Amino acid sequence: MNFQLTTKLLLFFVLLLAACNSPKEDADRPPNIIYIMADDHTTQGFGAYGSRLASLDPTPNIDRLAKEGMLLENVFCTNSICTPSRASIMTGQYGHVNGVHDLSGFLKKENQHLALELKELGYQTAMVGKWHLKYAPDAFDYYNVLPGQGLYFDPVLYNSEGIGEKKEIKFNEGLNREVSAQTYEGHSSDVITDIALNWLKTKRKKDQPFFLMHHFKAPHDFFEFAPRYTDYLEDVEIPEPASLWYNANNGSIGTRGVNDALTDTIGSSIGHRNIIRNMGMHMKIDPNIPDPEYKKLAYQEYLKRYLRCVKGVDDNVKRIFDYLKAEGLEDNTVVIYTGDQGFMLGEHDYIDKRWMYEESMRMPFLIRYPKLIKAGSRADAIINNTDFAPTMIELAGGKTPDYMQGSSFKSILETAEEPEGWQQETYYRYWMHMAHKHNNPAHFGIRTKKYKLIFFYGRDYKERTGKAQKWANNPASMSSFETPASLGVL
Ligand SMILES: [Ca+2]
Repeated sequence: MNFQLTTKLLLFFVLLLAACNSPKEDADRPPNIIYIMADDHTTQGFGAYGSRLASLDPTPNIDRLAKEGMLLENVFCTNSICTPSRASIMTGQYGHVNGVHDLSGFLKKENQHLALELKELGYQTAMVGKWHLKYAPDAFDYYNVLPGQGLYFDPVLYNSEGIGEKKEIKFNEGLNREVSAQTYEGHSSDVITDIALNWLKTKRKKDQPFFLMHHFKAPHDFFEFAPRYTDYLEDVEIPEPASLWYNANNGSIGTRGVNDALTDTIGSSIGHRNIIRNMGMHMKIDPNIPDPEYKKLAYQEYLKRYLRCVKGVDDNVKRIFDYLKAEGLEDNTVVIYTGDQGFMLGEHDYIDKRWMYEESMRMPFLIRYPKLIKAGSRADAIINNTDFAPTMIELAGGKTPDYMQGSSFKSILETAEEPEGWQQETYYRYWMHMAHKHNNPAHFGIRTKKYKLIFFYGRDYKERTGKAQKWANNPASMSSFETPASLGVL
């Protein structure tokens, strides 16, 4: 064998060896996607978002996504309440298009678009935890979900595998379905993560990329935390927001009434201000204690319970991270963490969500995917929850379907810059006029990076006949109230 031939053969074998060792399959394969969403986990309840509570270090594990990936500063929901936000995430559409305006909204299989699109792109799909869209998540290959809100302790979940007891459950007025349900012992955050990990370990097909939606119930009200967190923050004074006490510039005649005549009924409060619904009532603070003491006690108890739930979520997120690391999946998996909307933790003396005000409208959004996203990056582009599905679809190698209204922000993840023509505003609408004794008037509005305009139009969006749904004429909730705008005062 002459020297030239030997060299050529050697080169051939070197190249062959290199080809065998190259991670071609991994590199060519779209990434796995784990979409983790907590319920009502607001940006103030994170370390990474730098709020007044950051000094308490409430989310050391979740914050890793910001350190190793990107934190998005201006992500907003299009309607700050559970079911509509989830519907916008699944469909890439606003409520007036997908038909989910309020908590009675639903998505049938054919409208569970995100799961259908990712399946079409070759993904194995799974949905675990709080779903809250009435019809079963049948568009997923696997599901194991809470019926409706579900329970914090020893929750029942129903599954796609036909395992467990056959149960008929009422999901909506006139919608009873038989499901295969199992009861799981323990706190819902632990249970949901156990189920997700079990799916990853035993049901995941290694020859397909996977898409897992991992939805916690916590820290939704009423903030029932696992007993192991009872001592967490027990001796800590939780910092108060300044607007808990000084709220002069908040609201308008549409929310305060003429000469503040409505402030005792509009928007559930921390202390005694709202006489119909306030957090002191829920925290069982002695109503005979006057403000400011009552308000202080209610706030401290509220925040401690909320943050203990957050701690439980954060610890469980670490279990997912640990699994990805142990399996060598960290680099080829997109990990997203978000909450389904923001939440009022006493800012402007409000509790709950629903408002287009900042703390309620803003969603946390942290994402890690080292192949695309620079560690420690941030972006301030205006994004809303109709953009989530298009982005995940593009990350999976697809294109935004025409029927979706949102836009993919994949290029923003890559560069932290807005592409030319990127949206400069986001639209919002809260439809549930004066519902649930939180008594938030219905409103719509628009927000840019600099400005926000909100219109409180003062009426429900439909005639309600069912007793439970009849918010507009419910004397117990004072919701026969009409805003000044609807009466032509403005
Ligand atoms: Ca929610």
